[in-house]
Amino acid sequence: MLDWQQQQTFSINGMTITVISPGIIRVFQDRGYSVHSKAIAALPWEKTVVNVTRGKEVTELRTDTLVLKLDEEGHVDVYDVAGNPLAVDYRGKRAPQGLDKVDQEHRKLVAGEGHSLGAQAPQEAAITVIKQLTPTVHFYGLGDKTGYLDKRGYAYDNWNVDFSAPQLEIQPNLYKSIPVMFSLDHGHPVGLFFDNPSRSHFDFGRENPAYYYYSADEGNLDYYILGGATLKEVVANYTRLTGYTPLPQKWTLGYQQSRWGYSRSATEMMAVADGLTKHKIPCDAIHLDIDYMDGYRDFTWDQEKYPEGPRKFVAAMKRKGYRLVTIIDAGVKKDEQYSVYKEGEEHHYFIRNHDGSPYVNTVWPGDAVFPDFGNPVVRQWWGRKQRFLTDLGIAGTWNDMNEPASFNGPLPLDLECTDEDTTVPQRQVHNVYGHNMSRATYEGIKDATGLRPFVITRAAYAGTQKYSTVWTGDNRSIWPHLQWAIPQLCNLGLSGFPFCGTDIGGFASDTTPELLVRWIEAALFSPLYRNHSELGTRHQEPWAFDDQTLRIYRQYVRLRYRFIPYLYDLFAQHQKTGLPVMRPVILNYPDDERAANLNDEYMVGDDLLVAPVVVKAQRRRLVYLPAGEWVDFWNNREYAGNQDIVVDAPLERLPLFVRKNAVIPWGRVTMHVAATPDKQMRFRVFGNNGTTVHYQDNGRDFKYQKGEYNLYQVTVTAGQATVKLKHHGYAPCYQEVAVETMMGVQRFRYAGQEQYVAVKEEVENEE
Ligand code: MIG
Repeated sequence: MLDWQQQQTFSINGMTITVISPGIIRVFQDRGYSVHSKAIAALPWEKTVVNVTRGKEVTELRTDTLVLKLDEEGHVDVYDVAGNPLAVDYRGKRAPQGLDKVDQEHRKLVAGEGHSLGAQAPQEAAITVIKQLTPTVHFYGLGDKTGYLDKRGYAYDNWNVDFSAPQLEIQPNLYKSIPVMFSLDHGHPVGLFFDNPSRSHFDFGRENPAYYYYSADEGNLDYYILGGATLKEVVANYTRLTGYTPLPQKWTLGYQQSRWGYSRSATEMMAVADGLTKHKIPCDAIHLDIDYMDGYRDFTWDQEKYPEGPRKFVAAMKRKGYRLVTIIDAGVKKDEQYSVYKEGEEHHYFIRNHDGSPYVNTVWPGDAVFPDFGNPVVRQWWGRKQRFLTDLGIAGTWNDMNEPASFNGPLPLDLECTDEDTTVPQRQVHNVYGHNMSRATYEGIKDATGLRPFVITRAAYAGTQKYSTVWTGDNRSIWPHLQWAIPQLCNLGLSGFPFCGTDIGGFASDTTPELLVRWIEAALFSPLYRNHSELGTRHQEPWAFDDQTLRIYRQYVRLRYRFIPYLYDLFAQHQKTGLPVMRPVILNYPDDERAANLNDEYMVGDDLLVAPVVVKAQRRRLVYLPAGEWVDFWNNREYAGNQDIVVDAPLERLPLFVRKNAVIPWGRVTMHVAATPDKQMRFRVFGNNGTTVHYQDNGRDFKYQKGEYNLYQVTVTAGQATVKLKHHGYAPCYQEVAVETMMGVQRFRYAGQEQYVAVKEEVENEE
């Protein structure tokens, strides 16, 4: 620690309080557990003025963002600088109200009929942080939890599980553990991030309306208080702490087609590609689920199903225009003839029983062992294995079953695992298993290709966003799962994951044409835009139904390509702002109570407001428009904000509104995201005064980090447009730019030297 960092560190009442920056303060108490943070790569230290007042009973620490009051009993009370309470310790003890104490015998009785009782956190936990609950506070974050946007009144567990039964709004835990919560009370925001990967629990007033609490079964007391004037600033501080999602390759924002079963044969894969081409559905990647492997062995390819071998197959698909993404499971087949198993076994790379032998459970390949991803050497080894895929030309790795999932009961909690340099019981690193696997995958692909790795993972921990995009696992083709996709993805976005998506159409059960259509509409701006379904369910390719379904589905996938430059701009902005792409309305309008628990609308950046139909048979809906002025995307009709309007939403209509005067880059519709730099760009202005900064780079590698990118400033004043190249670090730049205001189109030509000049003549070759 540097001198000035030391000066920002205080030892008070047995806790170490570290002021990382004005808006990020760490509270730490060593309980003898590992101090390797998995979530935080490097603390975002900032030299900070800290005013310390030591009173008789209370010590006060004050930055220009946060005020902490610490008393001798160990309370930590958090205020903003104006004196608004943000998180004040509850002075009483936990006192569950209206919750039955159920003895073992009655639990058994209830379970006997198939009912299960909800999560019950132990009364006495190793770590408890308990805060006063006011009647007006809202809670957000927590990653992939099901249910509604505002978590108040619910309780959750942080314990990664493979959950295949239909998810309900009361499900306490799914695949990811992201122990960050944001609260907002009358517009006053604060975040608490508990950097402890062991099993933990949140209760937001379910147990007792007087308090909310976090508790953990073990681990150090280690949490960060995140402050800021607005919810955006608080979320930004969380991302600053746990890391940004690096820019994705541009094609990853295109449509993707998947289904468990396609990869059973080269012929079936080809048929999917041909279906997309024939029906003119733009698509950038087709996914290969587990069947392409040889007996479900990771990093192998079934030669019988692919008689010409994988290399020729991948090349043939590429010629058709399709990239391929392959699944990789966490469980490695126990097979003495299989090199991955043999190497791992020889070097003790797998999770161990107490006698040092590899622990065996059952997954797809039968007997399987589990790489010990907490070991840096194992991560490097796994990373090098990615070359099997990248050498074939595979464009991305989809990591599955990494909670880890196992068919023969869960992994015993005390198995021996590695945590960087020490051996720990499995339960202490369980929640970071998928995180470490993603990290290994990301680093391996980056080494092998130099490109921005495309990794998708099901299990994750806080900070996994640095390595991987996520999908929400096995949802179902039911309307509630379409409804919950909105709050679930919005909360994932607030929890540091801008790149996320659900299985469009629903994974399990049979979809219907109406559900599929509403899903492709609702997910239009979901960063990961992938249709995926389960083996044995009704096929849900858009052409598997009637003409109307196909036509509407195609219309939306094509519209998606129009918005790719806008989405890409938001990912570029995320590198600086730390804000999500798809976001709840409350993030942009934190003082608006109407937005606090708005579950059926979302925003994309600051400019688009999306109000999908997520109810069966609904053909009109109420849309809440927050403050400001809004333009209906479909007919340019203008509305004042702060009101509810009723809009028509026939099956083919996604209600979509644009912030008045927003300037939106408007991409071309192509079958695949172009590999060559665009020569033209169009901007649509929803008003007559507006400005935007638009980002362009090669969309592939990391050269942008060395300044190889362009920034265009497009400004419209009283209907007159100007275009400027603000930053010219990437050699190719648009030769032609069109700016479409509500009054007409103005055209510009690049005249060299970062200047664009207006031209009169019609530009050719324009979509
Ligand atoms: O439990 O590989 O969530 O997307 O298709 C089944 C087969 C294992 C679970 C994943 C799903 C994938 C499926 N996998």
